[in-house]
Amino acid sequence: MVHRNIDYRLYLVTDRYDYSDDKFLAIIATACANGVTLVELREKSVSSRRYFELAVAVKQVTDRYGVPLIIDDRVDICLAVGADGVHVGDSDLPVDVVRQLIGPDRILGVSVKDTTRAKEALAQGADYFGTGAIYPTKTKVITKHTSLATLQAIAQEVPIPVNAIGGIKTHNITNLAGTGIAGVCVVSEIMQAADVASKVRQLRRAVEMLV
Ligand code: TZP
Ligand code: MG
Repeated sequence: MVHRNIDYRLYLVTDRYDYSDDKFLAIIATACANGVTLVELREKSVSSRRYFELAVAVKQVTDRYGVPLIIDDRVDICLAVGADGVHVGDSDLPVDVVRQLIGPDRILGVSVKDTTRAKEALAQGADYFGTGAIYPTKTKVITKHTSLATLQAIAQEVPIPVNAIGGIKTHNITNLAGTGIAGVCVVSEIMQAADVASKVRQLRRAVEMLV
């Protein structure tokens, strides 16, 4: 699908840990103000109502900074709040079904771990891919990590943006040079930073060296 130009370079995926809503929203605002190019709200164990209310609140923040908002897993929440797109993986609705539900204009992100799956998802309407986990991570239980070689193969073989995810930190971003990625997806390095503003600026500078 063809979209307005989306900047995938520094893609923040949220995690709420035990933060208050005010702190959670303040972190997202600071991240947007300091160089995050895209935000994905990722909630795994909340009610639909709570997911909706968080999405409304996060969208107020991202709208203020002109940063697009993606919703993890849930087409209904994406449509309900008028988010820019949705991100799905193997346990969510099938990619072609999601495309049909969201229409041609919203962004559809898909998690893929190999080129075969990437080509299939591309044919079914994916706009970009998230690939990982590249490095060890505490944010998600990972059964199979993705090598840099696989990341590079996917990025080379599909004509849409591919982002790396999993354990990405300021000190290891440069290892991704030459893989052909469009950007990096980051959770804990931003959401748990002692100084979110300076962390985001550092990540942004690091990613700008490779994409
Ligand atoms: N998918 C693959 S790894 C991951 C997700 C959602 C978590 C990445 O989190 P972090 O904290 O950036 O390692
Ligand atoms: Mg999912």
